[in-house]
Amino acid sequence: MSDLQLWTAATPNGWKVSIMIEELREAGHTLEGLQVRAIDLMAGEQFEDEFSQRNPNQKIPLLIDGELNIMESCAIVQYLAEKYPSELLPEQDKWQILPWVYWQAANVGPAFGNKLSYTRYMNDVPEEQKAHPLARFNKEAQRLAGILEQRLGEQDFICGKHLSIADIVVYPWVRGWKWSKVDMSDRPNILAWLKRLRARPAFERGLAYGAPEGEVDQWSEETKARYAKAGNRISKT
Ligand SMILES: N[C@@H](CCC(=O)N[C@@H](CS)C(=O)NCC(=O)O)C(=O)O
Repeated sequence: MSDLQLWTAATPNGWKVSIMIEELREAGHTLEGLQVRAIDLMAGEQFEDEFSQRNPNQKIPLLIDGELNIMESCAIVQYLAEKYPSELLPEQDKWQILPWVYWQAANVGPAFGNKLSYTRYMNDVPEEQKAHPLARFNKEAQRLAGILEQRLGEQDFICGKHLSIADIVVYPWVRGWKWSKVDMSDRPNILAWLKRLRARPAFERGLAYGAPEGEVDQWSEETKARYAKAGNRISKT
């Protein structure tokens, strides 16, 4: 029986961990007893005292394992990979895989996340003020996509022939390319990789955490409006 709690929400950084949990289950780790708590970002639950004490960065996801509070989605995914060994982070390949996890945390997340904020959420910033950051973050996101496209032309997954935690942490930001308007339509290797991952049962289940019924792949107009409203509010804090 595990003593784990995941505090999360249906966002790219949250999905990294929910997909990881479901892939570990596919690998035979049941994580029985794991409790998942949905954090309402719109209501500001990430700023409440208990959340802030456990995660001073005041953002989801947060993993609690007994006395341990772990913030940062990539650190959580690595922690789970080390606690529950599997092919997702084999010891002998650790230093092939971890640099790509850091690559996501330091590059993909910030570039795609900022592009998304200026594209969808900062709707009260004048267009002329948005033009420069939009161009800058789009260029950087495209540069990163170029690296990924080339790599996935040589192999099916980011670190070789098998799924690893590198794929799990990069996928949630790249899958949202239509929402963030980082155009991937001429990147066949990335599109094939997105399809390959989306077909895995663990990705199906992981993406469903917190998603409205039937909206795992396509949000309704109501959900889009809700995300836009929450994103707008968060982008001001
Ligand atoms: N680098 C952090 C980023 C976490 C993050 O930005 N979480 C967002 C949701 S995807 C959040 O909680 N936002 C709420 C806020 O900023 O108030 C991680 O990877 O865990």
